[in-house]
Amino acid sequence: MENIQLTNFFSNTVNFFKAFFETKRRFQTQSSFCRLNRAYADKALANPSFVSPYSLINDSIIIKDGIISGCLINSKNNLEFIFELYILEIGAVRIRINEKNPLKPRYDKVKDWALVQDPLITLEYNQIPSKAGVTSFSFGKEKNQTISIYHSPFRVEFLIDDIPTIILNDRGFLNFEHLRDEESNIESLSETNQSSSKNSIQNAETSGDKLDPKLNGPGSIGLDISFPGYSHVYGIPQHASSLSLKETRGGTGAYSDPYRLYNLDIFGYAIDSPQALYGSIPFMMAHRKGASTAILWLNASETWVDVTKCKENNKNNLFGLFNSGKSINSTNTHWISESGIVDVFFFFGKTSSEIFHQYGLLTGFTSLPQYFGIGYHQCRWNYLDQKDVAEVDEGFDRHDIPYDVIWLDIEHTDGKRYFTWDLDKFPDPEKMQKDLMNKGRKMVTIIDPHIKRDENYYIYKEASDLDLFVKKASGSVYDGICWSGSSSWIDFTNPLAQEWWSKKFAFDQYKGSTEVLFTWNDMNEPSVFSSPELTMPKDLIHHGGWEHRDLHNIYGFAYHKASTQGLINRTEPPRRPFVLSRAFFVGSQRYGPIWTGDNVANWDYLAISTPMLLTIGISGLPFSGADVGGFSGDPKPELLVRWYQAGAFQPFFRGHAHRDTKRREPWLFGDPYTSYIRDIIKERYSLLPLWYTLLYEASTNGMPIIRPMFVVCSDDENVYEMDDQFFVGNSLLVKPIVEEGQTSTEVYFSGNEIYYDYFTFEKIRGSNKIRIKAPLNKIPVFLRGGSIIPKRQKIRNCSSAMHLDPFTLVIALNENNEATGSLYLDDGETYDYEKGYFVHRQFAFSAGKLESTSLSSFDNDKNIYAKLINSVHVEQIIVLGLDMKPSRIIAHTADSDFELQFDLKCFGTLSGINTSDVLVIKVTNLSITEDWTIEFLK
Ligand code: NBV
Repeated sequence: MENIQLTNFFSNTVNFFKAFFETKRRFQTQSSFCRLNRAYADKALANPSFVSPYSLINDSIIIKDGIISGCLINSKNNLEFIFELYILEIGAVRIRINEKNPLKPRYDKVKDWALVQDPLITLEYNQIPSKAGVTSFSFGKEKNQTISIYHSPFRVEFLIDDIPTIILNDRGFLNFEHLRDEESNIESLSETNQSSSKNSIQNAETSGDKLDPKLNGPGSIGLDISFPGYSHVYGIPQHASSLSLKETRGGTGAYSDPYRLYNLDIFGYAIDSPQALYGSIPFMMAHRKGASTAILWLNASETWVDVTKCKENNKNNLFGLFNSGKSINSTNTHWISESGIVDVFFFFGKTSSEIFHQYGLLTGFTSLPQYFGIGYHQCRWNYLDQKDVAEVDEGFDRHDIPYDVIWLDIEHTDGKRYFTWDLDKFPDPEKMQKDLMNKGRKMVTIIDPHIKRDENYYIYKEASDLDLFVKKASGSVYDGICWSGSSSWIDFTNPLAQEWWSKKFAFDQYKGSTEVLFTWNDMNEPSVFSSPELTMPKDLIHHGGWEHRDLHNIYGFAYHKASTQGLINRTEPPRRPFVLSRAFFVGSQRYGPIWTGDNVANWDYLAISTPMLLTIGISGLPFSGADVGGFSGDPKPELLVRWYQAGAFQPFFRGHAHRDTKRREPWLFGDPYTSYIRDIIKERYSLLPLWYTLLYEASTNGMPIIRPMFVVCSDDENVYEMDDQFFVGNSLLVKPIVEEGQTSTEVYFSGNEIYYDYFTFEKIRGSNKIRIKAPLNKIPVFLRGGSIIPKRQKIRNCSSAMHLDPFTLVIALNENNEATGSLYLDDGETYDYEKGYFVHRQFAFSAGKLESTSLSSFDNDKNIYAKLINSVHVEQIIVLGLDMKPSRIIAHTADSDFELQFDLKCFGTLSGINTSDVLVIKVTNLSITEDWTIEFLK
């Protein structure tokens, strides 16, 4: 009883704080450093004779150990800056600019968190002759890439085949506010902006409930980066916005604020907005026909990005690229960060896949999760007690719906003391997990970063004793309000805190945890109810004396990292971890999946989940999802069905709901809804081999799992803005239904390619928009001609129960009667795949033959995993669109040749659409691990 009262008390207090700050937030506009840099840009644009005051000091460019460096000077105040340019082995280029003699070091540690290692430089470049005042280098495998550094005014141009691709400081917005002491804290922008303040106190942010005293004045950095000839730029998650970024100044339908990158807890966030959300990845990609390029602005402080577009005036000599007469757009961006240094990476490629690969080499590829991670997850705030868990678990079995993981939210703890259990409600957590384990299922518990200030709580006590909390500027431990009431926050940027926290996941430390218990990190932006914008004050102090403002966007990432390490360490030999995080940053893909936070049960939030996840996916973080059903509010059955259909084709697939919502386990809606939900969850399970293969590929080459149209159909300019349909891998085209009452939709089929309806096998030939029927039991999904999909037909209660089940291959032939595909399999749990214990097959159909060959060079005889699944067979092969009727089908294996039974079904013409010929082959004796060939004889 006492507990309930306490919970209510906290909930009310929390709701009060949330409402208070939410109101404040809505009336708040850009931060002062953003306004100042924007004003600087406005002045520069308004004044035709404006030239950037930054130039490279004559003869200052030197090349030492492969690093090209020079000294920049700001002629307005004679301050000097170090400019460094690195041409990297991975094919990217890095530029760094820092104050030459800063008052105190500027924050430069982002790289240590975000990058896998200090990137190696290459010596494979040449200085090339150029006109006076310009220093140029050629680089790249084909030596067709050029960097030209213009000395005065300072400007850097990247060219590919002599065509400009990216230009820095083209518009002269470079602005580097130097740190200064209280006395000399004269606003550096004052020459161009009379309204700017004269000292740090005046310059302090007044947007929160108190001033943010910027001790060393306004140390912001700003730089313009232009993408000539690129009409579209993408990336910089997280925003509830379109895939192709919108203009933020001037244009029609433009936003009035820049895109903001500042990790924040925004309950029921606005849709179609550049507002900052839970995660930040300052990575932007530009794409046009024949070329992709990208930048990574490596900065963890609050960052704003303006995007504008213009008709290209041929200043950049781009017309050679296009048919004459065609108008060309260019995109201009303006990057503004509150602190830190300029540290930018530039990536170039003919296709986006080259960029994904380079970016992955730099920031890490997504880690391969345990196989259950791609199954269906059932979550709710909260499953009330052990009985509730058992009933929900049993409900899935009773209704024949597969699922892998049940999740427990904050109420499962003893008073929001994470790593503990409310033993009244969950008297035997180990038994609860064992019961799940016996069915092959898992559990996830939430662990938030706010630590209840209670001397009797071991986590608080230990962290206090070890001095691991974030501090105030005065040196005392910071305290604020969160779910646990008065709380403090571990400083995860402290290596000792990383190590200590990760030990807390050991089975003997986290009492009641077992090896089927995994982790959910929420509230790690961090969310602080009692502070401006519901996050940490910027003047708090972290390890090394750094202010929170310098590293805000890293906090949740560092927390995610420590938790992940904890799960890896708790077993010997280590097992793959599973930690879902809400906050994220560059490199989060190395630690685990993320989700898009607190969405709402309405159609708009369902619709926006697609562009949001596509954007996160192309920004190096492919394993992500959105709460299925919408977190807050009660979805009507139609919306819930459509949401399950969309979620089944998103990488992380979890149903979740706010505690104030009605229960919505899939069987509560009755038929036909429950059946439709069951069908689509089962469909997800039948496609798990494809999802896992895609995750494996993402973990080796950085390709997103769900791919925007522009990534797959890269030469079709019609798709560059499209974000309501997408591909799973390169093979499934998906168009979720996101409007109430909609029973048909237009799907765009690019190129003159062949597609097949995923469910009926009807044949469709592109290229254009075709209206497709989509009754409530159907999400439009199409197999792209030319692909082979591995599936499993038999669906069991959870993914682990299906490991030894046979496969079906669906072969969707293209107009040349060819198709390819692959399949990756391993034990789904351990790191043994790193020793070569996995199966990776390539399937190729051409000239009337289907071949299965190994993509692994590891010897099958030594491959423990291959041996384990040697008896797993292909049971069925379905061939779509074969141009001949075979008389016999013969299989050839290493040991024998034998004939296969088949059934040729010819569909007629349905509603004006040509249907495909469907050949169903019954297969026996074809191991999934062995090489074989199947011949189709006329
Ligand atoms: O822990 C409660 C919730 C959680 O269910 C949700 O998924 C998170 O995004 N959490 C936020 C805190 C409360 C939100 C109102």
